[in-house]
Amino acid sequence: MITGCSEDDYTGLSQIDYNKRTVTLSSSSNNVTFDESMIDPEDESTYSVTVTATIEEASPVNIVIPLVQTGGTGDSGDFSAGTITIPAGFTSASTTVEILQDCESAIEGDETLEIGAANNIANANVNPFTLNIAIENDWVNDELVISVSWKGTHTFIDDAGTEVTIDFCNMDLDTLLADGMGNILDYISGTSNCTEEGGISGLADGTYYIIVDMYENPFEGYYTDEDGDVVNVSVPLTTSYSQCGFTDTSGSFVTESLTTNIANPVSDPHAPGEVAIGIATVEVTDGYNYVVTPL
Ligand SMILES: [Ca+2]
Ligand SMILES: [Ca+2]
Ligand SMILES: [Ca+2]
Repeated sequence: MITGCSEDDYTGLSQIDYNKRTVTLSSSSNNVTFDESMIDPEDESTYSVTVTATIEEASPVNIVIPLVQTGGTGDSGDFSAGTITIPAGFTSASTTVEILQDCESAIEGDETLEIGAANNIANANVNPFTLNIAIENDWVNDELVISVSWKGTHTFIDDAGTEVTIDFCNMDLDTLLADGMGNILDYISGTSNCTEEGGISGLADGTYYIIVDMYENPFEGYYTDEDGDVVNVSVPLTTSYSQCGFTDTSGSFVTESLTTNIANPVSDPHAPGEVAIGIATVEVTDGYNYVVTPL
């Protein structure tokens, strides 16, 4: 015979404890200084602090604690702070606060951040906690983004009397960076797209050239117009450049020297720089100031 002792046999809601938990926050380090210029995406210790929330007794509901800036001279562009969620039935959880290299800030001095819990956390009281961060050795964005496009068409009557439209995007061009002596240093962008976009950075001060390089030209000698002449029209190259954080370092210009009958590179594989047009000089000073001058 089985005998129950039903008097204490409460089940369900009547046993759930809805008392507010007291949350204690702690961090993997505090009063920490980050060297913004030395932030390395491969090394979390150069940009991240872990913040942990602990409660003494598990709660029947999730406790969600967003981390926010509570003081300091920095702003939302300088960091990202996560939200800590202690799941129902657990007693702790963590998130990270990450310091960001923010290009839009251009050039700044040292800054500070104070990070803590947002106000009015549901189902919990949070003990006072502040993560103090100093950000020193300001990082300055030195990437100049360069985009060159040759989108366009040309319509003509060919030698058989047929109207023909050619699409300049069928040309494959790439962009290259050369030093002041004209020696090619690297591709800026070498894809099969009709707009080549890439960045240059980390350059020693000095003069450089932006070069448009012919990879393949399907139009060379291919079309003859109604007068029997080889079609050879301008393929305008539209260049735009910009540097995040430096609004004065931006612009665009058009280069007219490329034509549809320009020669293909003869070597195989297509050697960069063999058939090429210089479109601008770039003057670099202090490692991050750029002056772009169309040729
Ligand atoms: Ca800042
Ligand atoms: Ca900064
Ligand atoms: Ca290309």
